[in-house]
Amino acid sequence: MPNDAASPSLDNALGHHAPGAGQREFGTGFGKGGETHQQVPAKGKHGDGTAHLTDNFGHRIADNQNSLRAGARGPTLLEDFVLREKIFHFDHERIPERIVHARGTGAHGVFECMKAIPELTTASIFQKAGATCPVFVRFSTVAGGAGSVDTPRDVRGFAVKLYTESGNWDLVGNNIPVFFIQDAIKFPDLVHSVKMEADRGYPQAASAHDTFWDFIGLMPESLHMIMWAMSDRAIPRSYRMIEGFGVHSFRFVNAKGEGRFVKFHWKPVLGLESTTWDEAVKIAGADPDFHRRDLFEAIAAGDFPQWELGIQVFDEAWAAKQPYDVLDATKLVPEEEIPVQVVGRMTLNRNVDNFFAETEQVAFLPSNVVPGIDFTNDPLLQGRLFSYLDTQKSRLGTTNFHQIPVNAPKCPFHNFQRDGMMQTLVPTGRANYEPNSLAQAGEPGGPRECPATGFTSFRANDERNDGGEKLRVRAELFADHYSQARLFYRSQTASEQAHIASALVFELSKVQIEHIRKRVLSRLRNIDEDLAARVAKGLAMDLPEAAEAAREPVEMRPSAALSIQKNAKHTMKGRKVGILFAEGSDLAAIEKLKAEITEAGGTPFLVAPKVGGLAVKGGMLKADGQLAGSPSVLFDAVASILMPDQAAKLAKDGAAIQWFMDAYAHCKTIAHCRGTQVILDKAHVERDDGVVPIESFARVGTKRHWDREPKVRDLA
Ligand code: HDE
Repeated sequence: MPNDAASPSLDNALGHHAPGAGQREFGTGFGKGGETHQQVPAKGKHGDGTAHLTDNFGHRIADNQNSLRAGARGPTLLEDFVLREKIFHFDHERIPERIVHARGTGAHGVFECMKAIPELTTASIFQKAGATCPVFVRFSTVAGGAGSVDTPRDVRGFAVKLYTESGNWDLVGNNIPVFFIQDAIKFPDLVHSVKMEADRGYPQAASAHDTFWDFIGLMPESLHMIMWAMSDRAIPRSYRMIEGFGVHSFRFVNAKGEGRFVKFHWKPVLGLESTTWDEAVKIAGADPDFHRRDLFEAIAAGDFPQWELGIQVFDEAWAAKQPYDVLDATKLVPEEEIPVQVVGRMTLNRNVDNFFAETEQVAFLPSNVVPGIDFTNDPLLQGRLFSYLDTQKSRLGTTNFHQIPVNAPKCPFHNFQRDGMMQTLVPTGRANYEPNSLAQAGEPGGPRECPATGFTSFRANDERNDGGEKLRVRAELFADHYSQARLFYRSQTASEQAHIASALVFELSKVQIEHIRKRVLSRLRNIDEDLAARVAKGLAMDLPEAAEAAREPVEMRPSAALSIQKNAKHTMKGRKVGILFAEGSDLAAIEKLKAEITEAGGTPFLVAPKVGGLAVKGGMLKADGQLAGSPSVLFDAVASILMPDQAAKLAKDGAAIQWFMDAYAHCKTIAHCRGTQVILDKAHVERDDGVVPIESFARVGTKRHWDREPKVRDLA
């Protein structure tokens, strides 16, 4: 028998008592229709209420500290089924990570229809204002592996699973409304080029390298997306502050069978907000889980993030008149042309109980649509309809991945599909085929099809299609690679344009093969001559000849909706403020500031040289974070309340100087007491609209002071 006494090092609280962590019962979360076989873990409890620790077959485990040995110093025995099962399971804990969007984080929530639109679609969720359904959302980066950081320059995935009463509707979108490529056949090439290079295995989670820009330079259709990816959209402040887009044109179908194109938009209630590049890089070191933590903490604190669901609806006649093809995923429909109407609201209100079971195992399928919503001929969407189902088999290992609770519909589901690896349902009866007449013999015959209410594909009314000939071609307007790249660039503020130019300089400066840089520059000239000149100057390169354009770009009316800064919400809601204090600081002043921030919807975070509790004027105060571990990049604005002697001491501490220097360089508000001045001088912080006395903090708030930027950074 294993003997505790033989292991003195275990004479502690580790002991025999199992962690007692809650375990959701298998089979919960399935719809009523899924005939589930309820496997319930052992019900037994210890006297103190903790569960009995058992193996996976329900055998109670007496000793979870020592493996079974032949004698105290003897070999371990093969018959130790407790050890073998535990190690066996552990050895297989990892599953293949997603080939793209490997790093992500998820949450549960609810979707509510705000405006019924039966004239547009028969989708059950849009039939009545006030109708709700549960949702699961997973946000992600694209290029990095599952263990990479949260803040690289990258597109963000915004995948929503709506568990509607007529089945799951997965809107698997991004935070950018267009994509790099037009045809699914190029996706493996795109992804290979951006991921770590094949021979050296780096860089991780970065597009700033030769192979990516080589591919981009050779694929001019990617340039519109490149404008977005080089903009501040690709370095968001928080998942709570990104937009989401379905990207493709989908189709709404109403009860009369009429179809219209629809584009989906998620608009964050907290407004759009981004970081600066320098900040994103520093956050990666200070908190690699910055976005994951931000979302988790906000939801845990009851500060539930919300998005409005907007739609742009247009018909074939309107689409035919546009200078771009609405089936081309590298093109957007400007909101000024077709306004976004809000029809719903999504609230994320519950963190996952288990990251692996839910966030890692969630499987999104763009092919999951509900009656009333249909696909279009967008060649990128068409490829996705195949890819996601296929990928789940290699990732989750079985065609029964739909039975995992997070993937299962919450409405009934019945069919004659049977068996397969890891089948967890226990279908009863003989009827596993259809048609059958078993009912006539008094046996259950199983489910039957629903001609009236089932999913019927829209009879494609695309008059512009070439009569169904088999062709490996793209439609004519797909050849316009530059008009919308130009539209995006020219819709930005001067500061945003400078960020795009600087991002291009940074990325291309990491490219070692010179002809690759030149080729990209030659393409930029077709977007905007000034942009190309700025980037060339930033690289100290001569401007090459402009590349030949497959189709002359057309001028489009700039769209204010494309700019983050033009739409910035000046609110403290959802924002975090770092407050620096030290020994002797005035507790009453700190409390007052905290209250102001909380009242405005923000979160105060106390930073001090030591965390355990410091004597301040008016009592003792514990910090939320230590100064060196809580750099100002983690906050939207900073404030400080310091006695002169402590400020003088901190003026010799690099962490304190950097705290203010970075906040200043990242154009954040700095609200400070008089004592802090000595540190500000050391950090070369000059007074401006955003560097204000502590009393003015509430007035100035957490907005960024972009007009400061030329003073602190040499932008391209
Ligand atoms: Fe994806 N994509 N994708 N994608 N994608 C995957 O599916 C793929 C595309 C997007 O949080 C994979 O389950 C192809 C566009 C998101 O689990 C894979 C093509 C858009 C997520 C896949 C595209 C997206 C994925 C990897 C070109 C924006 C994360 C694991 C035809 C509209 C979902 C998985 C999550 C994930 C394939 C293009 C968004 C391999 C072939 C365009 C948000 O199936």
